[in-house]
Amino acid sequence: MIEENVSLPRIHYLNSHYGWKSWLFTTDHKRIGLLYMVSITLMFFLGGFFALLIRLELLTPQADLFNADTYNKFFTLHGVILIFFFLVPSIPATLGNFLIPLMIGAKDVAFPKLNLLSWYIFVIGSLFTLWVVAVGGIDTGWTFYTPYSTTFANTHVIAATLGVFFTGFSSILTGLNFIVTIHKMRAPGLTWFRLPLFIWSLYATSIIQVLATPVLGITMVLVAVERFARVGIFDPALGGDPVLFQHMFWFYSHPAVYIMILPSLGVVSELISAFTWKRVFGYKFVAVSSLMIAIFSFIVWGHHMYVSSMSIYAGMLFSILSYLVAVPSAVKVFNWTATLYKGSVSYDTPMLYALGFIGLFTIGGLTGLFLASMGLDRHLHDTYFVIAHFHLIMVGGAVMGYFGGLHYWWPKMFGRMYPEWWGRLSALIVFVGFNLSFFPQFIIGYLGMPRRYHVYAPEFQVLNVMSTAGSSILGVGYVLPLIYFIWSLRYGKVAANPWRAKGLEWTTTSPPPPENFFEQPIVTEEAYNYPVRPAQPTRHTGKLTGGLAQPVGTTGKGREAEVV
Ligand code: HEM
Ligand SMILES: [Cu+2]
Repeated sequence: MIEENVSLPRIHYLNSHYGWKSWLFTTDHKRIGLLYMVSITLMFFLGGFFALLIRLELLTPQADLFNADTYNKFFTLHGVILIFFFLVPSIPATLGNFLIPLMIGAKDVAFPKLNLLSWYIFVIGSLFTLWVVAVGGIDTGWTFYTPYSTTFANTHVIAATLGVFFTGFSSILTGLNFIVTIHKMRAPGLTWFRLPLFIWSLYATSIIQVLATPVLGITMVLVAVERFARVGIFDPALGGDPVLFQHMFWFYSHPAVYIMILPSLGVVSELISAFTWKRVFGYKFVAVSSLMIAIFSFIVWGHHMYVSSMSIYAGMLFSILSYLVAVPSAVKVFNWTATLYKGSVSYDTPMLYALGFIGLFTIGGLTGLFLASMGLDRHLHDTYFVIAHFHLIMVGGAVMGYFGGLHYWWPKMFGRMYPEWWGRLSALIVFVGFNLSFFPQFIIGYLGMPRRYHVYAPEFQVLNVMSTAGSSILGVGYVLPLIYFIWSLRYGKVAANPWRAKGLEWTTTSPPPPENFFEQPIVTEEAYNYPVRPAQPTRHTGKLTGGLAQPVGTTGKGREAEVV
């Protein structure tokens, strides 16, 4: 433990009001962040449970446990729950809600009541989906491809699409709230290029949420209407066009994959800076690259449809544009690496997650380039290669970023530390389990095993067994934090800023008071004004004493940190 002699503040946002009403009617962004955290954690483990069932069935080439229909339902529920009800809201709705006002020196978000409404809408959407789970499931795949979803599927498509439709509103309202908050409520002196990179990434994410989500909402309603009233939008038998659905779906869902990954990129920038005690190399490039990613994300959706009768010229255009997305992503990876170079890195749990993130995100992104090339995609489309690609980015990347952020800001949220040794152990288990789960899938996919099948050719068994073994390890890695986080709420060592990190959020008490700051912070320097080296490098051994964060801008020390 790093800090000594710290005590919890007498009044903070957790104990300022008591009783369930004070939570369900709260407009405090910090409490709403926690409400989201509880909800998405439930969804995370529910979706994870279906993953476990999928991997169990795939342990052997035959159908031992489930028939095809049941299997289809399991992978659909797995995808729908984890994409729409966990990954999309994960970082923005929990860490974003909790941290944006703290990091920009504001009392709350711009529209606190709208913020609470977003959570209720999210809960309603989740209830639709839970209802679908209870009454027998849905088997269309998380992509709801037509005409299967509109015409042939004999499952609860309408309820599931309505669930997604509802949660879409929650996403839009959160994005809107964040955009206005970041524009209007920054503390005096906090100019755009003094903002933490996490704020930049959430700003870019919010733009996607506001602009892309309506398209998904409309698409989901059209599927429901088509199914219910047979109007002939997507069903070719009625004069509709199923490829239209794919365009509309991916016009949201490609940008949406960046809703899932951009916030993590922001978290990782914060972590790299905090655990190397340096300003992120090329701050402005990293900041602007988030916006570039957001913009590019809108114009590459066609790379999901190379094999859906798209003209070769359209395909070429989408292919070139897809390659361009790699540029701003690579800017981030290069600049993080440059930040690490000659930094005095401390390998605490959040940093382990951040380093894992960089490796997996890079591999995930590079395999995206394979898929974006039209010739290779013809071979790899709808195989396990695609599954491996997006799990590397969305689980290896986005979820790792979320876990890294959760560990980093946990003492900020609750004023207590999780047990560091267990944290590192779980980060290690997650990393090993993850790679064992998904790396073999690149090979099976390349060899030709299609996705979404519950029986397969016997020659794929060895790699599938590896994958299933890996996912059980991964499961352990995810359950551990659940246990020790809950444990730490009561028994964790009291801590205010164990990392001696910079940033406005660390200048107030941990946990923060209901109004965030006792007086309006004024910013005179950019984020991350770390001195060149930590004063007491014994941080690695964890035996350091003292050392609270310097409030940003209250000292001239650390200007030299800009010379990176
Ligand atoms: C940065 C984060 C990224 C995320 C979160 C992501 C996520 C995904 C997801 C979820 C899918 C599968 C969709 C499905 O169920 O069919 C997918 C497929 C695909 N991704 Fe990515 N991806 C990312 C980066 C990239 C990059 C940089 C490229 C190209 C330069 C790329 C190219 C592709 C292509 C072409 C496919 C479709 C493959 C096929 O269906 O044959 N991705 N990605
Ligand atoms: Cu895409």
